[in-house]
Amino acid sequence: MSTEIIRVPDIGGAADVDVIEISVKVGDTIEADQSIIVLETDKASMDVPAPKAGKVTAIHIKEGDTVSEGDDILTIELEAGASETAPAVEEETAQAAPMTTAASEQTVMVPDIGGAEGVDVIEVCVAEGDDVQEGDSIIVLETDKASMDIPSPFSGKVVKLMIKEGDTVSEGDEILAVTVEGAAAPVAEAKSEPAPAQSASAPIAGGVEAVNVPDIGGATDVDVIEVSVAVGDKVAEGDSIIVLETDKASMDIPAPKSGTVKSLSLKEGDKVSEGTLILELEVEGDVAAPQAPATPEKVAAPAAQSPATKAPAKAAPEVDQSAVLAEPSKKVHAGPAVRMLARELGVDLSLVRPTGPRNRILKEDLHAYVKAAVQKAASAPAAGATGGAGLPTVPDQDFSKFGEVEVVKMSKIQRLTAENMVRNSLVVPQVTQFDKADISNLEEFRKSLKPEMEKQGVKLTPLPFLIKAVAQAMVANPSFNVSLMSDGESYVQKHYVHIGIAVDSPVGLVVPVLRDADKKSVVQIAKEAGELIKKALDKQLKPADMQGGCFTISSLGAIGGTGFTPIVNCPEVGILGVSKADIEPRWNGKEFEPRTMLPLCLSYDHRAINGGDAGRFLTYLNALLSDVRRLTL
Ligand code: CAO
Repeated sequence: MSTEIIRVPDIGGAADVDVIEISVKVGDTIEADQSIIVLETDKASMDVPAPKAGKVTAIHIKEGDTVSEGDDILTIELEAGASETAPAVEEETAQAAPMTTAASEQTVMVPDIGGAEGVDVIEVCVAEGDDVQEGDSIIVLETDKASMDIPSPFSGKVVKLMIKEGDTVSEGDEILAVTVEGAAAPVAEAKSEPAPAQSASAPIAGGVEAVNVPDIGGATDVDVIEVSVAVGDKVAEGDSIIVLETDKASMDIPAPKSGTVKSLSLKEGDKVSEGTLILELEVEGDVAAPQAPATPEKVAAPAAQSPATKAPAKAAPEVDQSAVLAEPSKKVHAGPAVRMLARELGVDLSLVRPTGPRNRILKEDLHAYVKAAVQKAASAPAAGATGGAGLPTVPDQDFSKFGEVEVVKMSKIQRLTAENMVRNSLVVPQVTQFDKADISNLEEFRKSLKPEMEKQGVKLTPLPFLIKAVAQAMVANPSFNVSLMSDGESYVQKHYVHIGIAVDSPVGLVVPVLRDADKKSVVQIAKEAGELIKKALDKQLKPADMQGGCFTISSLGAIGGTGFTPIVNCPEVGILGVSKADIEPRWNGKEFEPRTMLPLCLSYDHRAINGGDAGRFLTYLNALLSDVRRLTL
């Protein structure tokens, strides 16, 4: 298997051309004709296709470099059986091939386009009569794999256009005739061609003309995606009156003349073909132009009739013919590869901020736009508890109609809690599992210790036992001690165990954090938890007291209830809801025994924890609480 260096082909004599994109990387297997780099001159951008299929083994240039014809681009390992002769690219030319037809006139033909045949002409960038500069883009072609600007091989005046948008072309097909600069006027036969018209129009009476759909490349039943004018509107010649969309492209249909819209025959969603009546136009300055033939066929303009054909030839085509724009009239500046990507992604290029030279939209701009849109969508729920971006709002009502009311301002903590709850319940796919722990022995032990602890100023409720048991369960089940990264690709595994305690304080729900609970005794935990709860009730908590939690315990045991579904306190991935313990009859194999049963409700982030892990965590926790001796292990 041998290698071959692919070099920059003939790029119309341009030197030091900017490499604006490297479309492949080392290790990629590429196909013949696949775009490998994108070059950009002052006037046009062009995709450089691979002349042969193979595997990329080295890339000799980088984005931002400048290159000229013959410079090395990359090395490929040729596929078995592929021709190993001199690089085909040397023979290729990305520039339109000139053919001399007369001393003053040149016919420009489709150059070597990598052997592709029947390639779609998606844009004609010049009109007859335009001045073009050497290197100006004259047409844009699009294959399945790439699109490319075809630049003019020389400067001059376009005297005849041989193709139109929607045509298909192959190497050697004639594109246009151009008189070279400083040469004589166009040849006679060019003058005999009818001047290109705008939309087909035919006089009706009293200066009113019917404006019909022009030649749209033979396409039929084409969707009208926008009607840009209304009855009574004044339009100038060239103004877009409707926008059509086929599978491959969208196109503005411009007014053939200036005038006032008398009637409209189309609406959005209609389907049209060449000759369909669009509207009636009261033409400015009396009657229809005498040269306008009565039949649409004779005056029908090629599909290339678009604002692009009216743009000065020196400018790159500015009107998007291929992307479906929200505002078809808004002009964007982008290369064909970017336009194709935008179509694939469904992005309206007019919304993308350009950062390229001369306000050109680069691929990175498109990527940045899509990334920002995705991030915006993902973060929308955090925008507010009521009516954040993307969230439906609950409309306010006049409750005073039903009885006496007052409007009370929420505290900052209440507002933040509301926002966090909305975010956490929307972002986290949560599951809650339930269990009951037999804490008869634990309660017996606790009650026996209580008076002694009280003497030390420590209140011994079930909570410190729960904190200790949860901390041990976290150590034994580390999948509960993680936080997910926002990139969706990684998580943080924590090697410390800090437990948050939900406290119902006078200012709202707060969650102070007890540190290193796995390393502390139940008594020590009881002391510290008591201090934190007191601080919370006295509104003395500092931000640092509420940071760094790995898992939260929300105990409503002193209040009541048999179970609830707590909401995960992000970025933690688990929360334990504890309800009121009660004495229940339990079958011991021989008889029913009265046992103190504690309801446990474990909610978890199903992105981080699967049901099996959660079941094991809860069973482990249950075992610790059911046999208090284990807490000392
Ligand atoms: N079952 C039965 N009795 C319980 C119990 C339970 N699960 N938990 C506590 N008790 C008892 C205590 O033992 C104590 O009784 P004794 O004095 O006779 O021993 C009594 O209830 C009062 O306890 P307490 O409320 O003073 O202390 P605590 O440790 O149980 O709770 C705290 C502290 C801060 C968790 C609690 O005051 C609190 O604020 N809970 C609300 C948390 C909350 O709002 N969660 C919802 C958040 S949204 O998910």
